Amino acid sequence: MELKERFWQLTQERFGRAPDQCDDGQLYEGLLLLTQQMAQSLPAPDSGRKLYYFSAEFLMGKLLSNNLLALGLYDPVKKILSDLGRDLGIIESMEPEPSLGNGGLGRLAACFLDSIAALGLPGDGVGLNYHYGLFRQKFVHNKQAEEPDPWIQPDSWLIATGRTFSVPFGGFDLTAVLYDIVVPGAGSGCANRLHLFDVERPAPQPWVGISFDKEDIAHRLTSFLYPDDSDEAGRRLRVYQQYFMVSAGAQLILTELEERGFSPRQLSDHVVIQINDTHPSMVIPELIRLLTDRGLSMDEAIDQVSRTCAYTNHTILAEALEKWPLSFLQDVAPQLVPIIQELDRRVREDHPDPRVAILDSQGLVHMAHMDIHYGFSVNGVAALHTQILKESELKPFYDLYPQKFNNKTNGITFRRWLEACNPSLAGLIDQCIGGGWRKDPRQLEDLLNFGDDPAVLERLLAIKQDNKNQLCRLLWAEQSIALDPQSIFDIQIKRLHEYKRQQMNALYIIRKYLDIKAGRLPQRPVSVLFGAKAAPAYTMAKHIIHLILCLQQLIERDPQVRPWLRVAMVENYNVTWAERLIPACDISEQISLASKEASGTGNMKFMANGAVTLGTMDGANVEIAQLVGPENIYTFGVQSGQVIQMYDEGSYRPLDLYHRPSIEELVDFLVSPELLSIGDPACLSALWNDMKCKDWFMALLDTEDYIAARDQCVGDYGDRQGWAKKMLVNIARSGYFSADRTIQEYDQDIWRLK
Ligand code: 26R
Repeated sequence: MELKERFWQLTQERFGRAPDQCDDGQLYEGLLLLTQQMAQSLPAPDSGRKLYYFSAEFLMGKLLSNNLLALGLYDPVKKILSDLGRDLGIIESMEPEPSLGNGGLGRLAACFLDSIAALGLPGDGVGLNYHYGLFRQKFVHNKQAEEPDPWIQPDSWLIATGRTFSVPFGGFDLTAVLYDIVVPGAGSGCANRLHLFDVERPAPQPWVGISFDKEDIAHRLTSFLYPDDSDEAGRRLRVYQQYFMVSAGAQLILTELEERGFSPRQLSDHVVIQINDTHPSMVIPELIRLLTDRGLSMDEAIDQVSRTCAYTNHTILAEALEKWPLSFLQDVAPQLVPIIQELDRRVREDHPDPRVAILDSQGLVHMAHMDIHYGFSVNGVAALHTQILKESELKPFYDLYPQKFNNKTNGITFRRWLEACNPSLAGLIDQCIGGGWRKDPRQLEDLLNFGDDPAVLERLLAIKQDNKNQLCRLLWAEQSIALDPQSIFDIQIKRLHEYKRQQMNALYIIRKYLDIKAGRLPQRPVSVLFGAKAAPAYTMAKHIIHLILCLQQLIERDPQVRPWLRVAMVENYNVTWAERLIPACDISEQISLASKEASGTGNMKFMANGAVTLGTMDGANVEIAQLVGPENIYTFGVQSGQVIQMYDEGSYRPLDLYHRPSIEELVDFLVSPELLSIGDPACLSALWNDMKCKDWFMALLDTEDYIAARDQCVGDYGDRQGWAKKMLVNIARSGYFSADRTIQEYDQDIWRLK
C-alpha cells in the first residue's frame, strides 16, 4: 500500500477522521504508529553471534524524526504534511523525550544502538524502563529544583512483548515484564531492539522517601533513574535495580539461545555481552548461577561466562567506581554471594596481590575487578583514557592481562548529530562533496578542498548565523531568554560536575564583568550559554548552578554590561535542547581537569557542526587536537601526567594560587555585595570557601591560562574568513568520530558478530 493511503487508513481507524481533520497531537500519534509498524516489520539482522549491550542508561532522545529518517520516510512524510498545510517540525515537538540516562554514558549507548542497527549487526540493548526517568529541572530563586518527569504516555514507543521473567530477590520474587523499543537501522533494511524491563505493577504516583519493604520495591523499583551521585538510600535501591535488570536480561539471553536451538554449553559461541560500566556487572555471577542450574559445572560455567562478557570503563573518578558491601548483596540477591566468594577465592589463589582482589578487607565487592578477571576484554573510551587505565588506574590488572586491554575511542551518530539537527549544513556539504559522507563520514575530509573557496566559507558563516537566529527565537519563546544573535555563542553543555569545571567558566565571566565595569570593553559581544543538571544530592554542583544563575541575573539587570556579555542557563537541558544548541555554537567549552574526562562526546558533536574547541588536553580532546592541528583548536592548561603526579604527591595548594591578585579578585567576587544581594549567602560563601581552600579539581591551577586562551579565541573570531576556515577543518576532520567507526572496531576486536 502506498504510504499516503496507509496513513489515511490509520488515522481513519484510530480517530475516525482523515489526517486533514486531525489536530497536531493526533497527527503525532498517527505517525508514531505508522513508523512503529513499519519498523516492526523489518527483519532482525542475520545472527552469527548476537550482541547484548547491557546498560543502566539509554538516553535515546526523541525518536520520531530519527526513525522516519532511518526508514527513508522523512521526506515523503514531510511532503504529505506540507500538502495539508501542516509542519512536521511542530508535530515532532509533541513527542516527550524519554529521559532514561544521566549524560554521556547513556547517550553513548543510544548512539551505539543506532550504529549497530545501521551496520546491520545483530545487537540488542538491555536496560530498565524507568517511569520518571531522571528528574525534570526547574529554576526557582536561582536554584535547581527537581520534579518527576513522567515521559510514558498511553501511546509511546514501548511495545508490550508479553514476555516475563521471575527475578529471585532475598525473601521474595518479582516478575520482570519486557517492553521493547524497535531500533530501525538507517539503510540496512533491518531492525534491532532495545529491551527494557519493568515491574508488573508500577506505582501510579512518583514516590518520595524510600523504604525497603517488599511492596515498596515491587511497585517502585523502576520509578526513577538514579543520578550519578546519589545518597545512601538511593544507592541501596540501585542494587535492587541492577540485579533486576541483569537477572531478567540473563534469562532473556538463555531463552533466546534455546529458541535458536543451542544449548547453554554453547553460550559463548553465540552470545557476547558488553557491560556498560559496572552497573550491569552482576550479570557475571548471575549467568554463572543460571548455567550451573542448567547442569554446567562451576568450572564450565565460569569458562563460558568469561568468554562471553566484555567490560567498558567510562570513568576514573574514584567516587564513581562501584563497590557494594557484601551485606547489601546478601539482602538483595543472597544466591550470588557464594558465587562471588568463589570467584574471589579463585583470584586470590592465582594472584596474592590484594589490589586485584574482588572482595576487600572491609567486605566490599569491587565490581570492576570482577569484570576484569571474568571478562575477556577491558576497554577505555578514548586513547588518553585507555593509556591512563593501563599506566595508573588499572595498572596491576594490565600487568596481569595485557592482552585484555584495548581502546575504543567513542563516537556519535552523524545521522542525529549532523543530518537531522543541522539540515542546512548537511545540504551545503552535499553540494560540495556529494552525499557519500552520510554513509561514510570519513568522506567529510573532501571538504578540505574548499578551504580557500570564499563562496563555501561565506555559506558556512551564513548557516551558522541562521542557526543562531533560530536558537534565539526558540530561547525567547520557550524560556524568555533574550540574546543578541550577532554575539559570539560560547557554549558549555554537560552534567554539572566539579571536574568539568563550569566554575572556571564562571570565573571568566566574572573577569569580563569586572573589565566592562571598569570601562575595559571586550573585543566583541559574547553570549555564554550553559545547560547542566546537578545530581540532587551533589551540594557543590548545586552551588555552582546557583552562581551561574546569579551572574545571569546580575548582568541581565545591568545596561552597561548587557550589550557586551550575557549569560544564559537553559532550564532542563536534555537531548532535544542539545540538538538546537550545538548547531548554533561558535566556541565549544571542553575544559575538564586533564585526566578526568574519560572521553566526552559533546566535544565531537560540536566539532561536526563547525564549532571550534576551547579545551584542555583531556579525553577525546587530545584526538581532536591531533586531527585538526594547532591552528584549529584552542588548548590550554596543565597536562594529565602532571595532574596525576600532583594528586599522587598531594602537592596542590589552591590557597597559594588564590593569593595571586588576578585570581583573588575573581574568587572574592562570589562574596561581593553585588552577588550577595542577589544570591543565597550561605551557598555562595560555601562555594567561595571550597574554591580557595579545597578546589579538588584544580580550577585555579588553569584559570590564568584559560582566560588567555579564551581571549585569544574571541579575538580570532573577528577574522571571519580565518574563522570560517577553522570551522571547515573541524567539520572535515570530524568523520573519525562516527559511532559507525567505533562500532566496527568493537566488532572487529571484541564482538566478532558475523
Ligand atoms: C556509580 C555511579 C555513582 C555513577 C557514576 C558515574 C553512575 C554513572 C556515572 C556516569 C559515568 C560513568 C559517565 O557518564 N561517564 C561518561 O561516559 C562517557 C561515554 O563514554 C564519556 O564520554 C564521559 O567522558 C564520561 O564521563
